[in-house]
Amino acid sequence: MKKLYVFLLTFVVLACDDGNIDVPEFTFDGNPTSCGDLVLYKVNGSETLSLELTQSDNFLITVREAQSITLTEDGANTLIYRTFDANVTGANYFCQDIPPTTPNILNEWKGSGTLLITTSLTLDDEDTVEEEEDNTIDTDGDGTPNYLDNDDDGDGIPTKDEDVDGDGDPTNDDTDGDTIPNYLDNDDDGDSILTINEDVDENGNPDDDDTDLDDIPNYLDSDDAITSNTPLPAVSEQYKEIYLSELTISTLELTNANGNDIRLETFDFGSITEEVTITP
Ligand SMILES: [Ca+2]
Ligand SMILES: [Ca+2]
Ligand SMILES: [Ca+2]
Ligand SMILES: [Ca+2]
Repeated sequence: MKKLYVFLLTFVVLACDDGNIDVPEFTFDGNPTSCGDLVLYKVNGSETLSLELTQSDNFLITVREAQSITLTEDGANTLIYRTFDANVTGANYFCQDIPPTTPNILNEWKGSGTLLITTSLTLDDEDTVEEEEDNTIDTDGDGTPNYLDNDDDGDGIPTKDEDVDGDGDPTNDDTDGDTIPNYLDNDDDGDSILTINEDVDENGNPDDDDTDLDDIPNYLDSDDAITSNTPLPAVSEQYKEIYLSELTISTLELTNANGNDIRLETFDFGSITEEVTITP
């Protein structure tokens, strides 16, 4: 599919070539970089493609439905393709109020077409466990479903820290062998003392409690069955909203002062990901 796309692109550009050297390479793969929501750009060596929009700030994360924006050559929303006499450092060039004077612009095309943006939202509690958003299981019954809960079993140990073997997967750690993995087990070592009550020195850190000095903390050691008078504090809750916006331009036409044209039925501008941290 990609090969076909590149071939098609090359064909169209060459088809418009009137022999003038200002018909460019126009190869922009991958995703754009952004300065806020309103300036999105791609850099390929000495060529740049920038989308400059006049929507409201943060429109990519506040508008959930598909958006269609008309791009016009001299309008409020436009696509600008430039070639330069030297390589461009993207952030330096596009993310300043006053662009640097070098490198020099050799040629400029302005685009018209229709920009279609579709944005999807996913939520991630970053606890390293794959959890479906449509699964409303709430193991500890605290009102926060597991896919948003940083401590799924409510035992005072964050889910991501219940990965005892350190392989990056908390789902395969089951200290007491009761087939309930530690991150869903409120008594990890099966000694009948809840993990939340195994912080013997009551300093909020259960990892430094090792009564028999065998280098296994009490909450993972069934030999150390001493109940603390003060339960571990609740793990603070936090998750991320991740917005993935995919941008496609249809009936794209780019024209420069010499009348050189680049026309594409559709152009995949790539996607932008924005994250917002939510503290409930
Ligand atoms: Ca919960
Ligand atoms: Ca836990
Ligand atoms: Ca278990
Ligand atoms: Ca225990």
